[in-house]
Amino acid sequence: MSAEYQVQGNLAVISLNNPPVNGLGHATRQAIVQGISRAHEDAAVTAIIITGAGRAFSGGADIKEFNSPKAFAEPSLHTVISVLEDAEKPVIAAIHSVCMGGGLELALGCHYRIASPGAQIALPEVKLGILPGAGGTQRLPRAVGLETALNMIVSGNPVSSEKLAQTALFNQIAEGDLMTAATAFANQVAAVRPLPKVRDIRIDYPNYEAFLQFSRNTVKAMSGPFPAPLACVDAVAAAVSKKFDDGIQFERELFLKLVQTTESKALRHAFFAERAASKLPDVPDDTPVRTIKSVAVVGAGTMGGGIAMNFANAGIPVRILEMKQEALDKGLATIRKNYENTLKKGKLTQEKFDQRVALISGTLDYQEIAQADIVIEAVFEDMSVKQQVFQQLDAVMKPGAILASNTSTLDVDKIAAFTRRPQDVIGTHFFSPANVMKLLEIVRGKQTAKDVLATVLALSKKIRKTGVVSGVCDGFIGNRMIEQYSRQAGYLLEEGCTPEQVDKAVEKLGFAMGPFRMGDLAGNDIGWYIRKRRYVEKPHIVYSKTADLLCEMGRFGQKTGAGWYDYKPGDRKPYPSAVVNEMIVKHSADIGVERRKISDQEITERLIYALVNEAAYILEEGIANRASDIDMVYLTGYGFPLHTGGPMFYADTVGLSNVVRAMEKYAKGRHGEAWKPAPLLAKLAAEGKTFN
Ligand code: T1G
Repeated sequence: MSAEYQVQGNLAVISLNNPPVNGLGHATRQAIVQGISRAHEDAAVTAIIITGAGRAFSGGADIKEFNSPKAFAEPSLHTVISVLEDAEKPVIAAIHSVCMGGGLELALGCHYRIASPGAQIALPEVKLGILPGAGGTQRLPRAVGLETALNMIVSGNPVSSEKLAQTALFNQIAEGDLMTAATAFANQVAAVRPLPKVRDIRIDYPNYEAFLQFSRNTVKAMSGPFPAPLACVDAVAAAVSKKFDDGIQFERELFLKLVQTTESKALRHAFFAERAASKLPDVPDDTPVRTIKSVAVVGAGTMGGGIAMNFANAGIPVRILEMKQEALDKGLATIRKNYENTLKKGKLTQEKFDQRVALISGTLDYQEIAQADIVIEAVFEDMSVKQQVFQQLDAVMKPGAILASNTSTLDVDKIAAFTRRPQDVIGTHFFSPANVMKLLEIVRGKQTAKDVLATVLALSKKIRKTGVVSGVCDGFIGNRMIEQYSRQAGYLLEEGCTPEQVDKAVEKLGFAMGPFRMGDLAGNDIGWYIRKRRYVEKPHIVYSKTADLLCEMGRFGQKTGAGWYDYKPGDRKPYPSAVVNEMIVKHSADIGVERRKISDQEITERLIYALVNEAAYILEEGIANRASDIDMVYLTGYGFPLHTGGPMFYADTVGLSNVVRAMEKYAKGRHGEAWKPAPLLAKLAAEGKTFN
């Protein structure tokens, strides 16, 4: 599938046809060039229209071809664009829906452009860690002006076509049928010469150096570890300061450098990982889904309230069930407060505020949620409480309703067994704050029906979550791995580190928050409760006692004004705590461990490789479907640095044999049993292979 050529009267029409979004793969590029040649040879043809079949004009270069020889095989995108620009007959791009990246660069090479209103116009390459590599940084500033082009290229965000109607990018915004308008326009311009070329437009921007220097400073401050945004500014600067062909050459050099960077490979990996996560080997894409028109949530606490907001934000009515009026009122008031805060920040219109608040209601009566299409339980993390709730739900919910639990670690199969409809039971593990964090772990019970899975996956997209499917085990994917990470963090304290040294080491790598700051934020008592359960269930696993000693001091974290760190009233900034550090030093002495200086490298290796090793067990047990799913869990739910691509991609980048070698070194230290490589990791390392 590539592109269709047909002649309609005196017009040649080339329709890009490479589903799903007309990525400009090699076959498509060849078909375009052949189409132009045929149009040249056909004397009856006086003008050429290029358009896109299906859901897009074009989503850009075919990123599935990246890192393969096809990506740059002739005719390259550059060549195709030159063929269009140098065509002897007028070429008109008829643009609808999506015109992005190489697709927009291709349109910029045409002589004229007509768009339907609402078409999403973007050069999003920066989001893949690269920059427009087929003339976009040189032509777009000529078509829409320096500032608009710079904003579009550095942000990568789409602009709706009608907003660019007054620029040289579009000759017309076609309100009616696009092809009718394009045909009429093509006939109007068929004889017009010379053919207009975007490359010939002069950029007129007085004192552009000052503007670009200001832009560089701004972009440098916000681009973090990513080199692409700043390179975008340099490329756009060349559009003003260099001759066109020199600018093209400069852009090419920058593109070829960026496409090889780890940061870009990580972003491209994350792009595909996010889309792969919703694909289940045994649940076909066309599995019928159940209709979800209304939602119920059991529990109006922090999680229940946040979960309810997700559905209201997606325009779905949601009813929250509580046992006591006071708890219900408190929960509804908290939701309203959250929306008011967003309204005050100007991130929500009054109309949306009113709409969302109106979609959320409360009740104390199970009967009043019986007709909901899905009910999500978000009550206390205790199996006996879950049992009561699910027995009640089983008794009242209409047939076909989906019964979901927000449990973060408990056995979903056991929960399903409390009901007579285990096929309708599933885990929907939201991450706090539930209305903010993108990750949704979808826990598949042994009996969860395929259409229930497909429905919840589709629903996760509707509420703008990244749904990742997990099998049933203690902690599912994310929390099971974080347990090993936390164990190492505790051992590091006993062996010589302070909480702030451990946190700073991983935050330097780009983590949003180190383990101890994260504990203080989430509440150290949560981990304490889970460890107490694990001491009974898994007595062979040794934890550092420091976390328990901290909780015995009542230092649960920010919510108690003190945790691993001290906090000042009204100030969320963590201050190193002398009391805690003394406790740690005393504890090392009590257990006879001689404290030593520990490098940041050892800290980051032990924390991250502990995650990777547990992930390898999770993969070989089939709890996760693929390594990139685990990357998505950590990128969207645990603040793992995006520029590394996630723990599995990071391990691949380091080299699995190097990861195993480091683990062998740590296996000689304290609690060496924790460093036994998972068989899958050992195998891949020995074979020189990667997870992804
Ligand atoms: N190439 C190949 N496949 C693509 C693709 C692309 N450019 N864009 C999307 N897909 C696939 C995607 O993997 C998924 O596949 C399906 O299309 C639907 O995607 C030289 C070098 C276009 C706005 O960065 O932003 O041009 O999982 O679920 O929500 O300068 O996809 O179904 O098998 O996202 O309707 C620049 C990236 C490339 C655009 C559609 N272009 N894509 O959103 O559907 S680099 C981009 C998007 C470039 C030049 C450079 C979105 C979309 P599957 P989807 P959607």
